[in-house]
Amino acid sequence: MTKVDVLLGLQWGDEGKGKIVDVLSPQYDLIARFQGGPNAGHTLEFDGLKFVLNTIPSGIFNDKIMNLIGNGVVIDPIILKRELDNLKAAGHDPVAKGKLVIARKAHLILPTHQLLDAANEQKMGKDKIGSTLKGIGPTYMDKTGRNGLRVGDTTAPDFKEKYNKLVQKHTEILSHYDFEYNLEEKEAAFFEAIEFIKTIPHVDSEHFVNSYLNEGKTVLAEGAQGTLLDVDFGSYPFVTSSNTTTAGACTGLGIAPNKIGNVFGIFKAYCTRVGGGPFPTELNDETGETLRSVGHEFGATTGRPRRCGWIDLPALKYAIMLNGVTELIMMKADVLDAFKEIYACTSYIHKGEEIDYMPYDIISEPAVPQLKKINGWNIDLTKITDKDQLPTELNDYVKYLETELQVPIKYLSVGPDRNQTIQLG
Ligand code: 2SA
Ligand code: MG
Repeated sequence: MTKVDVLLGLQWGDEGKGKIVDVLSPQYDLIARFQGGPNAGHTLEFDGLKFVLNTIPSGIFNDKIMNLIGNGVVIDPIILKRELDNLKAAGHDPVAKGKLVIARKAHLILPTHQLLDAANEQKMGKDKIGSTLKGIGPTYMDKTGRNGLRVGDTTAPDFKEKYNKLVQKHTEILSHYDFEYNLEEKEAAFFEAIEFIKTIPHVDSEHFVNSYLNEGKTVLAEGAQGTLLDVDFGSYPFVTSSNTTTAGACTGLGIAPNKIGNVFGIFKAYCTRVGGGPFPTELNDETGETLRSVGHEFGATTGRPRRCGWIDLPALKYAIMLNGVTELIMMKADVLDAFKEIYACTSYIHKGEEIDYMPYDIISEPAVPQLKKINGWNIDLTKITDKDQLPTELNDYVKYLETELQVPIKYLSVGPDRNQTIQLG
């Protein structure tokens, strides 16, 4: 019997998960998304083309691989349809090829969930979370509040009734906000998209994934967002509404903890965050500006500029512990090419004391990063294809990180293309 490998982000998202799933996918029979929804933006580049996937697993460009949207994902039918229409126009049609299935227990994002998200954020003003406004929070609230609608409900004769009942609850809540909206247009698109997603096979993800394992097939669970956005362990309340950690793969697919195999933890050679919330190593200066422009640090879904800063080792160690990471993958090393020196945060000063972990009250009391200077490599990494060609300074940086983090770095990414990936171990 095989196990499920997990690939997830160790920072605040946008670590480059899409690219690495695409690189690793030939080794797998099934790629499965297990949490989040269209707030994700997984970017893949190959053959001079660029694709951004929101809901669909990143294995769909390889015709041998099956893709599953698991029960832990929240699905916006309108966005899923649009994603699939765009892919079809580009010559990739996983539905026609029978390479995409969706969990009937996955919850649906309704147009009113998005309205609630927007109304909430508008009311919060400067304290807003910085949500992608895709309706993620309100949909998970309805899931845990036992109000939600699921993919499996769409084929029931009373779907419209259930829909109307939930929408009525939502409009009642919305009436308490000073918020204007027009639901009609969205509703038409929603029901059109519902008809479309009925044509994608619905499965029980727990049985689907476990039968792959029983048959000795290989499965990769693809995380979305990042560990520091986890609803339990992230910088609450500035988090997303799902468990972005390895545990989320168990509940979001229906697999037991002892069925987890390798855990690939992805991190950038520096750090970014989009949306509100604490970010100890953030650079509000020219260096941060350089990281943003060289690294093209803008939201793949919303286009929002991402906040940029140095790598944060206490935060990474925390993420490695929470996820049981077995192998590390360092992304975007090339973005640091221009720097003569780079920095790594090794501890924080918090309430006048030096600490080496993320404190609970990081929002009310800032954690001031203590930085270690590291020599830069100052050469162009983007053309390097072999680990033997890597500069000494970069090798030293990798060794330093491996010693600090106590997990080997298996791959190094030196550019957005599939081919700009160097295997280290
Ligand atoms: P939400 O949309 O309600 O889950 O937002 C809550 C917080 O989670 C953050 N979040 C993200 N952070 C990084 N990347 C994400 N995906 C997109 C991308 C984001 C984009 O790949 O670039 O395009 O802006 C993502 N999704 C959610 C969000 O910023 C809030 O802080
Ligand atoms: Mg992203």
